[in-house]
Amino acid sequence: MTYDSFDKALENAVSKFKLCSDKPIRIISHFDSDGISAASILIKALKREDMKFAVSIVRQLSKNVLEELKLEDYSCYVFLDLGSGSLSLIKEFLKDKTIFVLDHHKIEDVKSDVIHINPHLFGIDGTTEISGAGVTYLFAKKLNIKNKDMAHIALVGAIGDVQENKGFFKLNNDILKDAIELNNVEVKQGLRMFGLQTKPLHRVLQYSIDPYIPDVTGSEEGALLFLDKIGIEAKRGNKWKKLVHLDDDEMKKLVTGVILKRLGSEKNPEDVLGPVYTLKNEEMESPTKDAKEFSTLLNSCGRLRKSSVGIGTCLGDENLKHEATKVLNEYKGEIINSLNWFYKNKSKMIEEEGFIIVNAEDKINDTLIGTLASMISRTNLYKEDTVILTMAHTFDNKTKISIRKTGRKNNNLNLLSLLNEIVTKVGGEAGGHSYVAAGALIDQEKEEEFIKVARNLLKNRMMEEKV
Ligand SMILES: [Mn+2]
Repeated sequence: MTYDSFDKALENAVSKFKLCSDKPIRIISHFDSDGISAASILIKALKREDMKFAVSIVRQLSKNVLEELKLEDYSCYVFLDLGSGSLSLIKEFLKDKTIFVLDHHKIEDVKSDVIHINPHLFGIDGTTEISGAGVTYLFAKKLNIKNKDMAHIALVGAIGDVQENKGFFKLNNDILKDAIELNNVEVKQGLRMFGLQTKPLHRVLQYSIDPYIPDVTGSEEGALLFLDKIGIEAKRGNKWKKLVHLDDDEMKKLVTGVILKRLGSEKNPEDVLGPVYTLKNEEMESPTKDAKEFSTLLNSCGRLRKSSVGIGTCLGDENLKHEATKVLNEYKGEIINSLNWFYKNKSKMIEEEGFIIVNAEDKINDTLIGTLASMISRTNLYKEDTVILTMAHTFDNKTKISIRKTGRKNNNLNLLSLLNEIVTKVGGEAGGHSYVAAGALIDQEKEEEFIKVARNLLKNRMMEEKV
């Protein structure tokens, strides 16, 4: 029933959309990997129908963005991977327009008369079952069945929103079936590690936090020593070997070696294997070959304000794909710098039981602050369930805030409502996902007040938990 009505709603939306097909379409999408994937899917679909369009990729749907859209004279607007949190605001700025919102974020209000497609409306979990790119994909598929050839991009988007966890669920899994059917994706069991196609093997092991490898995770020396012990050469000739270079025999040695290392200290030592998604039409050792690495590539394009490079990559433009690899490297450099800054200044952070607050001010690019929070949450520096709040200044005198927590335990700590509670007291906008990641924007002058309110609230949470 739920899925049927979701499907019906998509169908209805598509038939309304077809009425707009003679005029140019205005697309607005989110700047993360899911949003860029969503935009790419719709662009491909519109090109196929010979429809005209213009695209903007934005960090969030702020009043400034809507103010600018208001000045344009399109008649049909499509919001992707955002909008569900600001339906009435959209309508307020774009009064007489036809508006489509294809999103999977939490819904703020439903009374507005936009054409709204969101799984949550049908009791389907938009946090785990389908992403913004997924919703856009289902929409595009209804528009023209040929758009099934973009299923793999929808998966790349879902991975970006952390919807893959040793497999895809329900709607995402149906999308995976489409991608496999078209022979665009191949799924194989392999080591659940990041960087199979592009990173040196010892680095992959060194950076593997889940699964955690005792004596190896976090140590380059430990990783090299481990490879030596299990009889795998780290280099082939004078080049570092990658995971994709290993033959079957070496692969077995590696898997057994990792499991043995985990025996005794880890809860499920054999829990190191999982599905690996390989894009069949991409070149070996390219960051677009492995769906997880592809997703990171798109994310870096968005963060460094080069979304068009990411879109071009999704659409298969070889030049832009090449450009995207450069963007990825630049991004990695910035991430390393921000982590280094954090380690150097760690002692100056607010650190109390159950939470830390990191105010980077202008030391870290505000588009990297969420990534920094995620990375801190994945280190072993803090106890399970610690709330990580990071902050940085934006160009326009605002402060961007990100919230994450350590551990993978699903414990009903709603990060979004926690952040909302703080932001409501000081004024500002919050958005994101309830349990995975959320962010907010406040005026810079409210920073001190924000920290004060946050501290009190987080302290209370710890006290309540102890009672
Ligand atoms: Mn999303």
